[in-house]
Amino acid sequence: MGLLVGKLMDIFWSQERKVIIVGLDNAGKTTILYQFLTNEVIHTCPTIGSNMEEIVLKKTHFLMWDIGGQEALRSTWNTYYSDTEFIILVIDSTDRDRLLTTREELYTMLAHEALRDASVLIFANKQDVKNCMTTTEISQLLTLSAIKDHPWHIQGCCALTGEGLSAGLQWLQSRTTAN
Ligand code: G3D
Ligand code: MG
Repeated sequence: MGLLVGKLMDIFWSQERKVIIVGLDNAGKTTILYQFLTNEVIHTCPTIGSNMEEIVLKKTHFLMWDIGGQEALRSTWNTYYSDTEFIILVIDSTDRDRLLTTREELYTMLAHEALRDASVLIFANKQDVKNCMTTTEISQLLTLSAIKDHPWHIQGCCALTGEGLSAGLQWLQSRTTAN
């Protein structure tokens, strides 16, 4: 009996969890994905289309889709939505001018039927840059406290050093056990 339960647990935990990594171009999405994967900074080129990698944390398999964020590509984001359990929204914390654009993209996504049950992790990236926006400032400008129908969490990070990334991943992992 114990063996059977153990096997069932294994099957449950090895299920793939689909994650989409979104955000405006230059936010650091691809750098974050490859930091997760290799703990190294890779030289990135603007993503045309998407990159997909599997990240395993404590037996949870996250299938992560890094989607191009240039304006012309944003209208294709919804083709990646089906079966998505987690949205990672990456923000360039130095890009004050475009935070309202990110805000619009965030609320459009959250209103999408296919993302009704998705949890949202917001990475306030580039925290290494002097005078960048803090997580508190970003939370206020995005009015995150108004989001009641999706679990969300904001995490400051620096994709170049990896600081803050594992804390964010752990939040995702905790949501898989919360569900
Ligand atoms: P994107 O996939 O969201 O479009 P990229 O963004 O991952 O391609 O990163 C865009 C640029 O931001 C890259 O610089 C990358 O090195 C830089 N970057 C990513 N994360 C950080 C960070 O935490 N801090 C700082 N200072 N820079 C970061 P280049 O020069 O290659 O365009
Ligand atoms: Mg990219």
